[in-house]
Formats: sequence, structure tokens, C-alpha cells
Amino acid sequence: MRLASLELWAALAPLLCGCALALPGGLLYPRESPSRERKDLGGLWSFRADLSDGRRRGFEEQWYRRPLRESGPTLDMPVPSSFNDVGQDGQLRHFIGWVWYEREVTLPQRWTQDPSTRVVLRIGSAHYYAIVWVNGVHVAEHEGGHLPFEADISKLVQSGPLDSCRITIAINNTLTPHTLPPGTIRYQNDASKYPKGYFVQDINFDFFNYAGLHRPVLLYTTPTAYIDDITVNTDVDRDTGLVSYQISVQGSEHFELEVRLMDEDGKVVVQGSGAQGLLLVPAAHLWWPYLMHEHPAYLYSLEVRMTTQAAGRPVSDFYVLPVGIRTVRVTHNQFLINEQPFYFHGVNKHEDSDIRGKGFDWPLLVKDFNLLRWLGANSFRTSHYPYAEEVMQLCDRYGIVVIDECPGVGIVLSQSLGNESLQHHLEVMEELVRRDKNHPAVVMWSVANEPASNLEPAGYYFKTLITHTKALDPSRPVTFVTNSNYATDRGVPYVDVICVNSYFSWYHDFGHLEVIQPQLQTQFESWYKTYQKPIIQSEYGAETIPGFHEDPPLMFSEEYQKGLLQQYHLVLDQKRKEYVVGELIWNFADFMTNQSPTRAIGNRKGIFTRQRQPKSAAFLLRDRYWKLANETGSHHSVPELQSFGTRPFTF
Ligand code: BDP
Repeated sequence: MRLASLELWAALAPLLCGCALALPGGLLYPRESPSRERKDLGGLWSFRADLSDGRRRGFEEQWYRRPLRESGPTLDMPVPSSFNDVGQDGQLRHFIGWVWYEREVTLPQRWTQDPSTRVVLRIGSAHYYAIVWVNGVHVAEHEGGHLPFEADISKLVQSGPLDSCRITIAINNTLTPHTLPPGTIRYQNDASKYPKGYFVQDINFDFFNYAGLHRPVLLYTTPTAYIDDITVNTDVDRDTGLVSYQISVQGSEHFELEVRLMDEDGKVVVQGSGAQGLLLVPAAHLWWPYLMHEHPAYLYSLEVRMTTQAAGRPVSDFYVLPVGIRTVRVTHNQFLINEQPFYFHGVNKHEDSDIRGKGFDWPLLVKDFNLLRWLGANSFRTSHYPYAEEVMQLCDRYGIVVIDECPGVGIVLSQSLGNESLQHHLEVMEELVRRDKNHPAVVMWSVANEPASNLEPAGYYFKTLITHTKALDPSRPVTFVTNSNYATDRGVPYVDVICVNSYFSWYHDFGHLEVIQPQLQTQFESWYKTYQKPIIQSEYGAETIPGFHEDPPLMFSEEYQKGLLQQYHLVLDQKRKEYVVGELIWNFADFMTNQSPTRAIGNRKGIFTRQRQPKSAAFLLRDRYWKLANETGSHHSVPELQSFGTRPFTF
């Protein structure tokens, strides 16, 4: 959207508000407010892996019916964390099947005794398939390991005599051809080679399939009549910011809604009322990416107040949503943010670290954002799945631009391109857009990474998926990341920006840095000539063991990683003047993978180690990114440390 006339925008805005979402209800991030409380259930949970042959004992014996300790031995398991790496048990590290988590929670009396309080259990992520019981009663089921889900448990906790409840969550990490990401269970029946019943999980993606309760689990309250969802879209007309909003309310037919948009000083800049509307913000501060403006990441707060009557009494619900006013637009050779050309100089990440695996961890998160700032990175891709909501909030706050990727990674079997998979993939995109639609940092959706997009069914699959995603959110471009040949790729005709991964002189012509320039030139020219769309080099990199030094450069040495990057940069520096709009290094940090002869305890293509210490390439990239920032954005001297985090962070 850009510079629409006010009248046109006023007419169109409500239509753009995520109206195509087929999911019932919203899933607002659980923020505290005068009408909402939250109780974090992080800490130690009881845990048991079901080691029975078919992994069904827990269901046969109904472990959810009574405290887990009564049906057998339990382990202490931290939440949030992956379960794989916290113990000394090789069997648990590689476990495939159902694991059981349980936690007894004491509830504030008010929550259990006030029938006008709604109590919700929210699970930030449970990888991969989860079933949830409260006091032995089934309350939720969810497929997909990277997106939140919740259950209204008010009736359960308000009907018993107890001020406590028992939460049991069974989680299965098995991947099949129709899960996202897909996988296959391979049985090994040759009794001369394998033990009885032996099977392995095959996957076609390059990161360890960590499992467990990876993100915060919490309880929160709302009144029984409550603000269920808010959708915000923004535009700019000269110096006026246009904020269109749409609000849905549950639990009451007759209610009043008032909205106030406050600036960073808490001053009300504009007010409105009703379930949808358009707010005009005079002399608006735009949300700018990090290093593109001297005051990046300006966030307004949209304060929503709903009032109604319940059982003859007035009820109010409050919710405050951060809002960044910005536009995004793609031309045949540019990516524009606020109508200014934006060049992605950033990274691909993983949610991955020692011990906790994919478990959410504030110190790690803040360290990563400090490293991004140090590096002069203005963007990252959530390779290869949606990251925690708290990550997206920090991106909004720091101005780190995000290509938001769904877990469509490793789609290489033709059965994973059929209708059953497609249906699930569409639902996952709905869940992702519903969760992340209001983040100004998110500027593009990525529906997949390196699928077999040259296969015949890929045309229909990606056409449907991308069209659906655009209908869910007409305000953002959509892509997927390809490593197929430009001449045979059946998905790229539908993307707005072409994202290409290539590993010249690593997986091909290994050791020959001299082939990079001609091969990369050919890659860019072939794609651009065919499609006339902007291109992002969405992955490139080299495996590097820190401390290995070889000059002249040899593979796996720090010199080779630097040399490879430099060769890429020579071509990127020409092509970014034409139609290349970004470069994202593979990878920000080393990360865990399955074991294989090509992986020395994980993937070592990080420019930082898994412990977040720099390899030599990090310094090279840092010089480059700050230089790029100074060319394309506002002017900063390296290593200027801007003061992030001066505004208090609120949930
Ligand atoms: C790319 C994948 C990424 C891998 C990387 C690599 O997108 O997930 O980790 O290659 O091989 O093909 O290092």
C-alpha cells in the first residue's frame, strides 16, 4: 500500500484487515492490562517419555487421569526447553514418539470463584503434535510445533472445590510426509542388522528436530466479554499516518469500543470508536528499520477499551497493541519501505543453543539482538519456522526487519505436495498471519524453504498457497526460498520477490573460490531476465571450524569462509545497483543438526559459534554491513552503539 488518497484508503482499509482468515477467533498475545492478569508456568514440570513399543501406553493407561507420578517414574523437566539435551540419556536425546508433561498449578481464588473471569491456558509452542488435559479433561489439541494455541478452561477451574489444577500435555515429535516440516518414519525390518521393531525418523531439513514445550506456557485472564482480536493496517499520505483498525469482541453482542493512539511519550494523538475505523495521525513518526533513520522503530500504542454489561454490571476489557506506521511495496527491482529503497543486509537464524535446544531463553535472545546490532544487520529471515512472539516484539522495538517464514522446510517428496499437505500448509499460514499480522517488523511472508519446486504438483501447490497468503494479508509481499533451477521452477511465477539460496564453491566445485563470481553472475542474470522481479540472496556460506587457519584458504578454515563471502560480495556489489535487494548470510550462528558425515557436531556455517562468539567472518561482515548502512540509510559511524531498550518493555 502506498500513498493512497485518504478517501480511497478509508473505503478500502476495512477490506484489507485480514478478512480472509478462516480461523475462528483471534490469538492476541497475552498482555497484562487492568482487566487481564497472567501467570507464567515456566519452571520444572514432571516428565515421562513413553518408551513402550508402540508409544501408546500413556493412552492405554490414561496417564492424564491422575498425577503422572502415580503411573510410574517421572523426571524433572524445565519449561521452556527442548527435552533432548538436558539429560545424560542418549535414548531421550533421540526419542521419537509421545512424551508427557505435567504441572500442578495453584490459582488465585478470584480466578476460580468469579464467574465473570475467563481463564485461558496458552501454550507458546509444543513440538510437534500436542494434546492437553486439565484435571483429566481433554481441553485442546494442536498440530504444528511453532505456533501458539490456547484453551478456555474457565468452566473446569470454576466448577471444582479446588484452587489448583493439574495440566497434562502429551507431545509427539513424529514427522510424516504431511506434517510441516515433513518427515518419514523408516522401519528397519532386517533382523540380521537391526534390533526388533527398529525405526528411524528421516527428515529432509538440516536442523535437529528438537521437541518439547519450547516457549512460555501460561495462564491468563480476561473478562467473559473480551477483546478477541485486533487487526491494524497502516499507510502514509504526505506527513499523515493512516492507521486502520478492526476489532472483534467475544462474549457480548452489545458493547462499546473506544480506541486511543498514544505516541512514545504517552500522549494521545488521535482517538476513535467502534469496531473498525481509520485514525489519522498528523506529522506521523514512521516506523523505520534499524540504521535507516536516526530514530528507527518508532512505536505508537493503540489502547483499546471495550465496555459492556454482564449480569447487570459494567464490564471493561483493555488491550494495548504496539503499532508501527510504515508502508511496504515491491517494484520490478526494488523493495521499498516507506517508499525508500530498502536493502536487506542481514542473517538467517535458528532458534538453537546449548542445552535448551529450541527452548526460549531471554538472555540468549537479548545477546542475539545485541550481536545483530553490533554486526549492523538490519534484517533476518526466521529460517525455517516462525520464531517466538517475544522475538517478533523485539524486532518491532529495535527496527530489525523480518522475513517471516513458516515451517515449510524439507518439502521434497511428491506426496508432500498433495492436497492433504496443502490443506495443512494453508492452515499454518492462517495461524502465522493471525499471530504476526500486526508486527511492523514483518515485511514479507515466506511460505517455504527449498521445496522441490521443479516437480509437477509444485505449480498448483505454490499458486494456491501464495494466493491464499495474499488474500489473508494483502499488505505484504509473499515469497518462498528456492534452490531450484530458474528454468524449471514452478513456484517462482507466483512470488513477489525471488529469494535464492546458493552454495557455490561449497557443495559444488568445492575448494574453488574462483568459480563464485561467474556462477553468481549467471544465477542473478538468469532469474532476473526470466522474471523481472527483485532478488534476495537468501542463503550463502561456508562451514567453518573456529580456530582452523589455512592460508591460502582451505575449506573449513576461517580464511575460507571469509574468502567465500568476499567473492559473493563482489558480485552483490554490482547487482545491488540493479535488482538485487538483499543478502542474508547462512548462518548467524552454528546450530545442531542430525548426525551425518558432513556435520561436525552440527552445522558450522555460523559467523558466530553456537556460544555466540565471533569467527573472523563476523568482523568482515560487520565492516560490510555498516558500510552498506551508511550508503543506503542514515549516517552512522562504526561501532556506534545506539542506546536500545530505553523504553520500558511491556508484556
Ligand atoms: C540450505 C538449507 C539450510 C541448510 C544449508 C546448509 O536451506 O537449512 O542448513 O543449506 O547446507 O540448503 O548449510
